[in-house]
Amino acid sequence: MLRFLTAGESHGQGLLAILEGLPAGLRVEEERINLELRRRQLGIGRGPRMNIEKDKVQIISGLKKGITLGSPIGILIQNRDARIDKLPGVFSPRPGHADLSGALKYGFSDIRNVLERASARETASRVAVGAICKIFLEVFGIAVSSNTINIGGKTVVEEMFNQVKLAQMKKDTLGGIFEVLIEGLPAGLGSYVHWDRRLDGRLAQAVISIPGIKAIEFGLGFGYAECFGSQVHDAIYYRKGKGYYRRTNNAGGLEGGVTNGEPILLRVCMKPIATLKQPLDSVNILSKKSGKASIQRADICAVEAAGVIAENMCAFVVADAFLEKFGADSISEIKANYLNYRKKIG
Ligand code: EPS
Repeated sequence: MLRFLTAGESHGQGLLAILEGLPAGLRVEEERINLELRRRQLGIGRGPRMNIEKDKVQIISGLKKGITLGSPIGILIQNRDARIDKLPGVFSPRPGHADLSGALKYGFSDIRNVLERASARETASRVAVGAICKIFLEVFGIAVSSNTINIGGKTVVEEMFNQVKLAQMKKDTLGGIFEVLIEGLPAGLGSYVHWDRRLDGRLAQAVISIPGIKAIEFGLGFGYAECFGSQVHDAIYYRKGKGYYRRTNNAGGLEGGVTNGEPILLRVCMKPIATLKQPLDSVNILSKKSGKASIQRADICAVEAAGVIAENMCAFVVADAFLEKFGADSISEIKANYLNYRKKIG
């Protein structure tokens, strides 16, 4: 089993992650992880924090001379903006954020106690973990990528830019839609035998847990609702050397919660960022008086970054499923298991 934990507040000393369950013998280059962290900080509409932080990992365990030992990998990303004890209290919750529900749940009278951990800054640790999983998957020819297809209703890049500029002018924010594509997968990852082993369910949980994500669909997704079965199920073909294949991929690479050998395709919707510079109505949680929500430093739009985070969450889930199927303690053993299986399925 592959698993990870993260810790860290947005303006605390730093972000931590422990990735456990990766086999021995994988070369992991910190620069490769840093590249992924950099990608997370980019995109149209990112906020000023992205110019402050230069996210870089320090790997503090689990590697010797850049090669995994099979032991837990400890990752640290230091925060440059680490003023947690000096920042002012926050008392008017932002609609759309974890602020109010979080304060009620934990009995806080200062919303800062919520937002420090609820902040999307935490996703830097997830990306660092996912980047290592990507390195693992690449050994087996599996690649994960993402693509922004809609920002604020606009689908052409130039119009997306203009829409974000408009949002900035109006002191507003935007969400959008991105796709994640996972290529090079063998058939047979995940399982239909039990609900929590279905790979679509596991991917959906991982992606929907990213802050701001409100909807996800696989392949044709909601489009299935309008069609006859004969129009949408992906007919099966076989060719010697190629094995089984499809000419369409409406299933988005998954049938019965199991990969079918076609690429996995996810489409994901992110809501607009909750911090508005022209805030919505809210209530002060101390005085219970009506007013406006608090204004915090934030992005105008983070759809591209969310795509990068989703890629990396998916890389983690697929690496976990891959290890379930071919799992062993070292890369060389896994390679042998994988090649054997590939030979068998044609
Ligand atoms: C983010 C870090 C945060 C925000 C943003 C994303 O840093 P700060 O609050 O210091 O500006 O910029 O988070 C949110 C918009 C949010 O609502 O959580 C990051 O590293 O991605």
